[in-house]
Amino acid sequence: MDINKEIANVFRNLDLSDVNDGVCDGEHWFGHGREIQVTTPITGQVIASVKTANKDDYDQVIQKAQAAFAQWRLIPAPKRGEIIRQLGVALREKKPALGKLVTLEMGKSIQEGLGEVQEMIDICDYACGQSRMLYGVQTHSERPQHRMYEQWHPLGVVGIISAFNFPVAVWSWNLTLALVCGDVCVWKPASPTPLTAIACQKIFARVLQENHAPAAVSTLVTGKGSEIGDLFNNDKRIGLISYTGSTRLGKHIAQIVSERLGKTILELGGNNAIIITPHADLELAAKNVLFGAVGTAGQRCTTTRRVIIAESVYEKFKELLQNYYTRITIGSPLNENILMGPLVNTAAVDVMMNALRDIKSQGGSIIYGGEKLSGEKYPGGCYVTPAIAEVENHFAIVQEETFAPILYLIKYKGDLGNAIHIQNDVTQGLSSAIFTNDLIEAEQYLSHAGSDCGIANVNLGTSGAEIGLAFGGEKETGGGRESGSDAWKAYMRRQTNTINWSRTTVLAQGIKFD
Ligand code: UN1
Repeated sequence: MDINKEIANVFRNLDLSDVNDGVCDGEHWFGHGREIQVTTPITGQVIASVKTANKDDYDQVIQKAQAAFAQWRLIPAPKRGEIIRQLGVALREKKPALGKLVTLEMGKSIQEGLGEVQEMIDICDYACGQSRMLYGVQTHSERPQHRMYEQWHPLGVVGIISAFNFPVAVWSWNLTLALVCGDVCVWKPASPTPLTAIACQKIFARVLQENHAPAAVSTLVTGKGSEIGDLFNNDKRIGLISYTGSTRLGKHIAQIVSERLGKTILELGGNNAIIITPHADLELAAKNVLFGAVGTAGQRCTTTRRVIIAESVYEKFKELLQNYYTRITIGSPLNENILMGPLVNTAAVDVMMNALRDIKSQGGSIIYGGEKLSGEKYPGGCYVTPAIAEVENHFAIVQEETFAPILYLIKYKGDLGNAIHIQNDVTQGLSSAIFTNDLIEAEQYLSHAGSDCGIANVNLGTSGAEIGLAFGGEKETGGGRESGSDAWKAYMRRQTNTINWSRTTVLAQGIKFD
């Protein structure tokens, strides 16, 4: 496969070039800040450059977004939903090219690149339906001839700060719901993945134009977090910041935004565990652990990082899993037979290698993988073998989220309560799962005395959630929710309305004031 040909085809299809403007105010493309280079981890070669935003560019975008909000909020919600439906149609047409661009830019397997675009399509369909269901409740007033109800109104300008690992899906989960709610969105993509963002912005701009909708309901500001990020966070004109990324940066953002009493949706680090009880189907469990730990080369926030295994099945499960690991194919993620591509960049490889050193120095042992790969088949320095380590849960390194394919095996003794205690004994609380065929164990795990995570599954892994219900986690994962269920409410402000149709004044709580 000639990667240069692939790049040329994808660029042609998605209207990208060697040098790209990285800022769009809806109508115009520009970028008067620094020019950054985009590297593909598949070969390590530079594939394009992008001109980023300076402060004036940023201001221009926000002004345009504010003006667009004044118009967009007056368009009926189901009409806004119809435009999002059309975005879904456009994404269906562009799915092969956009999926490939995701793979080129960040290195996940082509299956997963296409899956990510499918997740965008799914949320478009979902948000279109949601546009007719922005329900508020009503209740009966304690006063005669009064009526009370609740309405949901749009917030204004929403800032989306997305992560490299889901370079396009994170945007779509936020954008589609925010837009049907009547908000407008400004997108700051992650620095390693600006090309996918430029491509999506172009796809959506065409849909908006065909519908004669205000162009600046969707705008783009590319730039380093350190340069553009705090402009965003400090900006009173931004009603809500939705940030996906590390807990460290999430805390920084939360502090700044809460200082001005702005709103946030935070999707931060996970330290996701799977519990395997003596009543588990071990084959099923091993298959799911494999996808959870190695999918996206261990770079999902939902990646399985810890497996907590009952003592009685520990050795058997370990053997099964190691066997599965020997069958993992590693190489160019553009090749459909490959399960694992490269890490996003060489810095990520360094982080992984440091973590492996820490595991050993803290008393753990690496029982599989963890090598850097090189040679003709692995150009660019970003390929590794996934690692399995035997550890204890309290090790400092195990308590951290290392964004790499390192899987920790932890043994538990005694009853399920002990396993649940180990699982919950970390600061993060995103995703979790149990493998058991015992109904009582499953119910205990899902109960209020069970998993403390935002996602808890039975007999399936920690990653690969559908969009239909809310996505997000507790504790240091940030508490935010995106996608389905009532996640849309975060993009709106609530208003309680009471209407007096009695022609007299009646005070609540029986107060007389005559
Ligand atoms: C992320 O890694 O930031 O559940 C999100 C999953 C995907 C989303 C992951 N649907 O793995």
